[in-house]
Amino acid sequence: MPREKKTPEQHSIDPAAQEMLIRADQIGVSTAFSRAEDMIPCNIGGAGMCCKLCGMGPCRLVKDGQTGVCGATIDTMQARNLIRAIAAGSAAHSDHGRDMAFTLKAVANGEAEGYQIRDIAKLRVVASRYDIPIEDRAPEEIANDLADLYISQFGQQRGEVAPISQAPEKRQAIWREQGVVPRGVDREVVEALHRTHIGDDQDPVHILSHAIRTALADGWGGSMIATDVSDILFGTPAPLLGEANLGVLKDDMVNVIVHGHEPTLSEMIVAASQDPEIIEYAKAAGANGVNLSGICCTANEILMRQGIPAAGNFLHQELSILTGAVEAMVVDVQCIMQALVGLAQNFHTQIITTSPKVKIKGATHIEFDEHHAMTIAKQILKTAIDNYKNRGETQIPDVRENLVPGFSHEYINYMLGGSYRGSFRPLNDAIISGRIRGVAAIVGCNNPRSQQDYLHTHVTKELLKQDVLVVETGCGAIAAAKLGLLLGEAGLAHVGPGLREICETIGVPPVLHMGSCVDNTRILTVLTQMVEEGGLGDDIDQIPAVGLAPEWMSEKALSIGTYCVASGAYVMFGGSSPVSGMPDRVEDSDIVLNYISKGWEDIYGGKLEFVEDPDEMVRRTLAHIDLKRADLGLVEYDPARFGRSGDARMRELEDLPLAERRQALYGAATD
Ligand code: SF4
Ligand code: MSK
Repeated sequence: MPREKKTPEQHSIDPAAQEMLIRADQIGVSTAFSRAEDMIPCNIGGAGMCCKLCGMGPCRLVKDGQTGVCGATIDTMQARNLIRAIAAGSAAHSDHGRDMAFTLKAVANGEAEGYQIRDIAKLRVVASRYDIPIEDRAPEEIANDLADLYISQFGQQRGEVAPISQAPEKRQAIWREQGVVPRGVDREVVEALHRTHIGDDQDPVHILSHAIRTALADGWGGSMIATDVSDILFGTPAPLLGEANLGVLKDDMVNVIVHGHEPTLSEMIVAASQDPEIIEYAKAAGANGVNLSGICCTANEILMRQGIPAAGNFLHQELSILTGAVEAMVVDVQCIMQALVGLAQNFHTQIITTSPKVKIKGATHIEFDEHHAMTIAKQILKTAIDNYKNRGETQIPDVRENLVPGFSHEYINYMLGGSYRGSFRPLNDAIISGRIRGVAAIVGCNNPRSQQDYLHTHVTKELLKQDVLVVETGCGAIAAAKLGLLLGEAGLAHVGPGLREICETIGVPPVLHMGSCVDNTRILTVLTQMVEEGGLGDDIDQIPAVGLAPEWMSEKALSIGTYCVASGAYVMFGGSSPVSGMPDRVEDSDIVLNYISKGWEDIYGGKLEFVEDPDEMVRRTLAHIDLKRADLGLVEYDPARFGRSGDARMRELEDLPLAERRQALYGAATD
C-alpha cells in the first residue's frame, strides 16, 4: 500500500516553510523534504553495518557472527565508518580555519584588498596566549606572527596543536595520558584515513581513540583557529538586532543570498552592497538597492557581526529560491545542496559558486580570491543586479521574527560584570544557588527526516521551563530565532522563575546565539572559563551542562559531538545513530554504540548518545544536570525559591498604591 504523503505541517513547524512547500507542489518541483520521503534509507548502511572500503565488498553483516570478506567484524566496521565521518567533519571545519589563517596572513601583509584588522584587542589577547610579543608592535606585525603560528598548526608533524593549552589543566592531563592530544590537524585526518584502509587498524577501541584525537584537532584546533581569526578580522560579535526567516526578502530590491560557511567573501559582499556605485547600479536596474540575507552558517557569521538578516537555516536554501524573488544565491563551502541548480532553473535565480573547492554543474562560477575581494564582490553583485530584470512572479511569505544574536564568549564575560569586572562569577553563582539549574548547548543542523525546527525548539522550550540556560549555534540557533526565542521579552514567556530573574537582571534573552558551527569552540571556552572561575569543580565534566544536536545530519556534527565528549560533555544527538546496529537481530552490533557512551564516559567523563524521542532527551538532560549538581554538593534545584524578585515582582505590585507597594517590598510602611 502506498504511504500517505506528509503534509507541509508535518514537514516543518515554520509557516514560511509550509507556504513554500505548497508552492513547490503547485509548481511540481521536488525539495529535500519530498526527496527524503521518496528515499527510504538503507537500514543496513544506516546502522553502520555495511563496509565498502575495498573492492572485495561491499560487505553487509546481517547475521550473527558474520564477517566481511577480509574477516572484519561488525564493531571494527562500525568504528571505521564512524571515524571516517568524524575525519571528514574535522577536515571541513579545519580547512575553513586554514583559509581564515591565510587571509589573516594576507591582511597582515597588505595583500588583501578591502580587509582590515577590526578587533585589535582580541588580536593582542590571542597572540599573548601563545607568547607572541605584542608590546610596541603594530597590529599587522602581531597578526603576521599569529597567522604563521596558526598556519603551522595544520601541517605540524610533532608536538601538540597550540590551542590545546587553553583547555583546563586537568583535561589536558587526561588527553596526554590517553595519547590523544592532536599533533597537526592534517596529520590526524590523514592517519584516520590510513588506519581505516583495508588491512590496517582493526581494534575498534584503538580506532575510536584516534577518532577522539581527530575530533580534538577540530574543536581545539581548526575550528578554534577559524573563530579566533574571524573575530580578529571581522570583529568579535556583540548583541545587535537582527531578523530571521523568508520574510526578510524584499520585493522591490535585488535579493542576494549568501550561503555556506566562510565569512571572508560574505563580509566583503556586505561592504560592497553598501557602496554608492552598487546602489546606483541597482537603481539604474529599477530596484531600490541590494537586499542581502544569509542561509546556514554564512548567515550566522554576518548576522552576528553586521545584523544582516538570516533568510533561514539549512532546509530553507531551496525554499528561498521558491519565492522567485532571489536574483542570486552566492555559495562558498559546506551544506550546499546540489539540487539548488536544478531548482533555480525553474526561476531566474543564479547560483554562483565562489570557492576553488566547490563547483556545481550548471552553476555560474566566479572564483573568490581574498587578494581582490572587493572587486570580486562587486562583480558578483552586478551579476545579480543584471538578473533583476528576469524576475517573474514572486511569493515571499510574510513571516519574519526579530532576534538578538551576538553572544560571543567575550561578550558573555562582559555582560556578567562590565568592562572592569567582567567575569563568569555571576553565572557560576547563579548555578550554585540553583537560579540556573544548568546549561544546555543546543546546536546543529536541520534534517528533513524530522519535522523542521520542531526537535530544536521543543527541547529548547522544555529546558527553559526548567531553568536551564540555553546557548545555541548553527542552524539550531536560526530555528530558535524563527520562533522568537532569541528576543528577550518574547523568549522570557517560556522561562522558569530562576532563569527569568537572571535574564531580567542582566537584560539578555534566555537563549544565547553564539554563532556558526565552527563557533561551538566558543562554548568550549565558556565552559573552560566557568571551571577557572571556581565553584563548579576543576574540569568541564563536572559542570551541570549538556550538549544536544536534535536535528543533526552532517559529518561535521559528528566531529563536534566527539570533541565535546572528549572535553567532558554529555552529548545527545536526535534522530538515528550511524552506528545503531540491529541488536535485536544481529549479536554484538551495538558494541560501538555502547562504547561511545559508557566506554568514553569512563575515560573522558563525557558520552555520546543518540535519542530519538525529544522528551527523553529533555529527561536525560535534566537527570544529568541534577546528578552533576549533587556531585558538586550544590543545593537541590527548587524553582519555588525564585521568581519573586526583580521585574517579575515589580510587575505584580505595579497596580498597588505607592505606600502599599513599599510595604510589600520593604516590610514597613514609609512615605
Ligand atoms: Fe568487506 Fe573487508 Fe573490504 Fe570492508 S574492507 S569491503 S569488510 S572485505
Ligand atoms: S550550516 S553543518 S546544516 S548547523 Fe553550519 Fe547548519 Fe549543520 Fe550545515
